[in-house]
Amino acid sequence: MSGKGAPELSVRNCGDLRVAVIAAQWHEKVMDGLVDGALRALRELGIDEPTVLRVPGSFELPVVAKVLADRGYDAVVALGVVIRGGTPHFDYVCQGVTQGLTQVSVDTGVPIGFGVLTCDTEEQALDRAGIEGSSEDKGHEAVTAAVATAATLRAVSEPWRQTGRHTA
Ligand code: DLZ
Repeated sequence: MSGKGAPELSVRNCGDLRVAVIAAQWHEKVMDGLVDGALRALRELGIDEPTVLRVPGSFELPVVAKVLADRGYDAVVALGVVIRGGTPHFDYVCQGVTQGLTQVSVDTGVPIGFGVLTCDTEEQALDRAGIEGSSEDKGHEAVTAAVATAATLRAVSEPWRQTGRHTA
């Protein structure tokens, strides 16, 4: 999938949103880049005290996302890196984490930023990790998408916070 066509998101009224970041631990260098990018994006949005939790691998992300969503977080950001090996295991882990996070998000109504890289090689992952020389910063992107969506959902459920035509 190409990163071309990504929108410039402008997110407002989000400094008080409760946001949690969950990060897997496989592929340390890539994960460090994703986590750094996510925390940088949160600081830029004025969200200074996010909850940050680590899980062993990407497969463990959905269950923790579900508990956090049930505990009242406004947005959850899931970060992981899965790199193809020589067996079908890659497909099962990718499918499990993708379907699991989607299900949690839709079932709970809590947006989940999808910062899980599914790559053929470590080079592809490093190129998306937001580190020096990378062409993309997927941790940063996942935070921005999740927080933008949470802000949109809040505007729908609490229209009195808005100015303009949503104000009844
Ligand atoms: C087992 C495994 C493998 C082979 N590869 C990865 C990977 O590239 N990225 C990742 O996040 N996790 C990997 N795992 C671990 C699984 O996600 C999971 O933690 C284990 O299967 C234990 O449930």
